Amino acid sequence: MFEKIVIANRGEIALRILRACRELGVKVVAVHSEADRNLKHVRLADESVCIGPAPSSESYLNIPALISAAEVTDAEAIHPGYGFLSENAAFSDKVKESGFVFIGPDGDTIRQMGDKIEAKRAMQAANIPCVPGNGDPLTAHAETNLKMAREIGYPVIIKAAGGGGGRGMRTVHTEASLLNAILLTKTEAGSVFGNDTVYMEKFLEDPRHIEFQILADMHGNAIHLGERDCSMQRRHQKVVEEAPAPGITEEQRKMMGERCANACVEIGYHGAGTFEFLYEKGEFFFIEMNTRIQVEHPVTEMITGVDLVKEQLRIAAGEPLSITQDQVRLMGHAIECRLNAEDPKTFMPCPGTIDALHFPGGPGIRCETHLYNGYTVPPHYDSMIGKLIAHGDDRNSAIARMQTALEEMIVGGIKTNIPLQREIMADNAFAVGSQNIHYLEKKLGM
Ligand code: MV4
Repeated sequence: MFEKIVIANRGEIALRILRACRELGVKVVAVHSEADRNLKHVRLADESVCIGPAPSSESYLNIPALISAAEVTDAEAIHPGYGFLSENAAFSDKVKESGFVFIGPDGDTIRQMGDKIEAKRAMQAANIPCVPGNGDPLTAHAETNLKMAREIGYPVIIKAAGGGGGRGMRTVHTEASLLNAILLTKTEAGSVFGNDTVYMEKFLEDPRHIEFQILADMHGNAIHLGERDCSMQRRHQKVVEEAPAPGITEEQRKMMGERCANACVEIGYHGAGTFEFLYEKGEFFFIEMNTRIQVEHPVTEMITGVDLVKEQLRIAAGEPLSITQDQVRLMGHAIECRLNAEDPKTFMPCPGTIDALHFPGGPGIRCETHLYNGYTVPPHYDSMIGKLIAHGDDRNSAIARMQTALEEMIVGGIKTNIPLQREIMADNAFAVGSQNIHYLEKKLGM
């Protein structure tokens, strides 16, 4: 195992990684911007390095500053967390070239999964079901494109190879608007991603978003830890996640999970990873692979008892996975509510100073947050201030525990989305489960 690593992130995930390091006896170097001197994990770290001014472009995205931090502290590895440089292939390469270990997959794997056309090709080759549409780059040949859309059947969606996470895509409902839509998406993609390659897929109108968690080591072992349902979202920001996904059978889980694990072996993947699917009318369709630890990883941890961040560290250190597929058992149900510093009506970010703080507890409750009383949420970064996770024997008991926890919780001094989360937990359709990706926006009248 490593002696010392750098955590190239901030907020709750930096604290989460620090806790995993403590358990493994790994020393921690915290890096922080000038605005983040008072972060909880910076206080708890063995060492800390200021890497630049508040804007993330000059600090958490500053590759030379991060490499220097590892050099001056004599660390061995860098954990990127999520967001920031976590899926930046050049960063993974640079960390390796500089003699450190990137806690995540190789640059080439990140690059491959970052190109949605290449990712789709690799998954088709690995027997992962994909959305109808051949996944080839569209040419300027109008007749070919019209014919392709006719064969797929309207509506179709035009997606940028360099897109992902909801950026660079356009739906097309009629033949009359197809060619213009392709041109528009191509032009936008060229200017936003520096890559104007686009492809065409069948547009699924009301799918659920279900993703499989995998772990793969450098010894050819890959396992899956079941799936999460992340359909409760607003503008591509997940709001509530849960595991297992309601209604997914043991048979579906085993088949899809094993296919994902096998695909990892085929593409030479190592680290934690997530296969994102759209799920409609009983079928799964691959859309993207995430090559990082995700915000919602705790729901999987709660139902499996596996510490995903500790596994990431073990894998990166060259150790084999600490568990086999046979040892993975799903126990009960877990729900995560993301907590944001935002106006509950307008969703505008609301930074400020916390003047009262009471976090809930009791059986099955887990709080992942870097907040403390007196802490000031800075305006420079994502508005997520933490996550509340509830586990229970079944979905209803997880919801009941989450409701109790949300009632107990007090975050004073700033506006938060706690009222929205209370509303969702009391929602009749949420109680039924299995809502699609459009449910929350419709409920909110968007
Ligand atoms: C789709 C789709 C429907 N059909 N692809 C949005 C984010 C990116 N990961 C892919 N996305 C979608 N791709 C086809 N062929 C609908 C979405 C989509 C979506 C997907 C997951 C979660 C939330 C979403 C919200 C709007 C659209």
